Amino acid sequence: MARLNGFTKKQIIDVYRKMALSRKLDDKMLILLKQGKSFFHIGASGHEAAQLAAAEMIKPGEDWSFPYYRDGAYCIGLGMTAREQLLSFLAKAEDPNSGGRQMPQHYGHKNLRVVSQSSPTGTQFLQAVGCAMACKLKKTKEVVYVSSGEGTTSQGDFHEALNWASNSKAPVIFHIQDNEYAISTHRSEQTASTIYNMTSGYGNLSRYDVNGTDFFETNLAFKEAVQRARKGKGPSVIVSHVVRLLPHSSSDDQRKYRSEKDLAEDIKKDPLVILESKCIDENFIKPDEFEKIRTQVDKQVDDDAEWADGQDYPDPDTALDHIYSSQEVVGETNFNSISEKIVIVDAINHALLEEMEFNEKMIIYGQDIADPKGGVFTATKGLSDHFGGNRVFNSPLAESSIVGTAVGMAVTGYKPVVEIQFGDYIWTAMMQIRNEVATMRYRSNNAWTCPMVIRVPVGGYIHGALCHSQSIDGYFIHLPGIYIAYPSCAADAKGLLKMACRMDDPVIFMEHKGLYRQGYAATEEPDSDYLLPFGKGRLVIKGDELTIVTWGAMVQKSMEAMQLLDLPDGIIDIIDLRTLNPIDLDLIESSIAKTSKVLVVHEDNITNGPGAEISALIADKFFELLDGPVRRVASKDSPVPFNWLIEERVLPQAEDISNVIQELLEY
Ligand SMILES: Cc1ncc(C[n+]2csc(CCOP(=O)(O)OP(=O)(O)O)c2C)c(N)n1
Ligand SMILES: [Mg+2]
Repeated sequence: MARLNGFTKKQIIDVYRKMALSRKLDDKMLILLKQGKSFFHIGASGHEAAQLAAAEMIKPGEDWSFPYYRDGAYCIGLGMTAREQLLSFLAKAEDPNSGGRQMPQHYGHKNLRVVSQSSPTGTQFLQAVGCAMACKLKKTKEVVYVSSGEGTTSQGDFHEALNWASNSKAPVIFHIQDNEYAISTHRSEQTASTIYNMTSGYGNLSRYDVNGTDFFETNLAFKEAVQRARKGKGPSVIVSHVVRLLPHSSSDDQRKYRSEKDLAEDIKKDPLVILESKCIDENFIKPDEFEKIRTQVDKQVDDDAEWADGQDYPDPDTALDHIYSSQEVVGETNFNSISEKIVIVDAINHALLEEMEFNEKMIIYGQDIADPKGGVFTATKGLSDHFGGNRVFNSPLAESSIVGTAVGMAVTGYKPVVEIQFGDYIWTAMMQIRNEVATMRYRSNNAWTCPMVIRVPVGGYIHGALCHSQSIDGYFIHLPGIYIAYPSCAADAKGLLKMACRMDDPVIFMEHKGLYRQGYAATEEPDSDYLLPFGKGRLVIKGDELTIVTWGAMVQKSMEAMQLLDLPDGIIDIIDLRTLNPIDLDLIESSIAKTSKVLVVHEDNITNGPGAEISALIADKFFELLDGPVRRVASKDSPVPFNWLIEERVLPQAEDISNVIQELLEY
């Protein structure tokens, strides 16, 4: 059979049809936008050849894709239909990408293994690497596709991803579609040389620089890169030079920053015309055959748009669905003690060991967590020796990498339980946590989830100064989509961590560094069946006159405050919340119903701290039960200094608490 560059006529017509379909969808969506039927569009026009060259090599439903917003033609190439893209554009309920929750062109398709994409540029790279690591663990020949524009290669996540992918020989193909512009910023303002040159120096990384308007040339690069990845030889980066035939998005006008000449030059490089000309010049396909395809596609898209327009919008009553899983909450199991006393850090270690045995898909990693060190606080000691380096390993020194790769692992069904070495350094992972981890389920309308546990030592009182003392609960309590545990004793730590490892949603598991080895936080150790459900506080001490709502290291500080006042039992209820999302409001209510007075004590600083929210909830819901003002004791609004005399002034002390207890008791 006659072939052109190895492709049959039927194959090329198929590719051309998809290119034309993607192009027509761009045109049609811009018309619909003008008609007020949607509010945003970002097009693939000019990128079609490169994207279809890639899609040809990726097996839908088997390989994994993390495409970016301009990858409309790639998704068509994988098998996403025009109707599906139009449902997304028009924000309809049946849109498989997000059910109308995300802006258009945020692709996600469970059956095609297109993992739901959020909006930040560059977060997808690390997720793709984590996904590729999971493919390696499963010992499959699956490969992972991830893409972005050239501007996005300035993001740190891109370089972190290249670093980890090349070091672990992950089967991932990085496709950088270089259209020379990131909105209005030219590549020359972005990068000193070229993206191709910039990616040199990473071991095991194959690199390609291709004319992305030429389907055949780009496809050849993908063929090689994919073969290489399937053989376990490692990642590749393919930089395809393309043209952006539309403005950045429907909100942009590129005539404001690009010359007419520049725009005219791009039109000459239209990949559809290039493919047509090549086939016509080689007498392989006739002009009228292309013409016929375009006419068919035009009609199909017009019909599909009409159909999509007639579909239902999401029911407003579903707006709050799928922020969390609907997994049934298990009750607290029996407490069967297996030892007299265990400190928190050892309870955590045992919980991890037991859960690794319970779930073979659980994976542990983080900085310095492998043996012989076993973590800077020894929480993971013995685990890599016991379970091997495939399941327990050191990560590179990069927090965004830790959380980003965990997303990619989790979407494949693994359960990453990762450690951020200090809460003070979680901030470089914040984009991944806030815009990726916390929203995966919601933004994909429950199609994709990334349950994981992020263990993170927090808190002060250890002379750790500004960057080893931080409390981070105030930030995360604000974040829907993530559960938060913050135990104050060993038994709770074990029960909550084991529970977290079995939950369907992401959990931030806060561990107070100062409590790790404290005698007063040590308890009997519950056995391996012990699970503590989230959202159930613990009444530490019972009394009738004042409720203290607290958690973490402040539980003990509140007890000390009582001792300072020589208060007998029976005066104060101390509630240890144990989890900050959810908060046990029932327990708070039943206590205030008895005491009529409440004090919230926390270690995070006072302004906009967790106590602000808890106090507001109490004022809102239980005002009628109150017989005094809702008071708070917390850290001062200050960094935590190293010198212990000034450190003491900043962090809440027992005396600060006892002063307010007295005031409230006398109120
Ligand atoms: C983290 C982040 N910063 C900024 C933006 C806004 N933004 C969206 S796309 C874009 C330009 C991306 O350019 P490039 O990577 O070259 O891709 P192209 O759009 O040209 O295909 C910017 C600045 C964003 N979405 N995420
Ligand atoms: Mg660009």
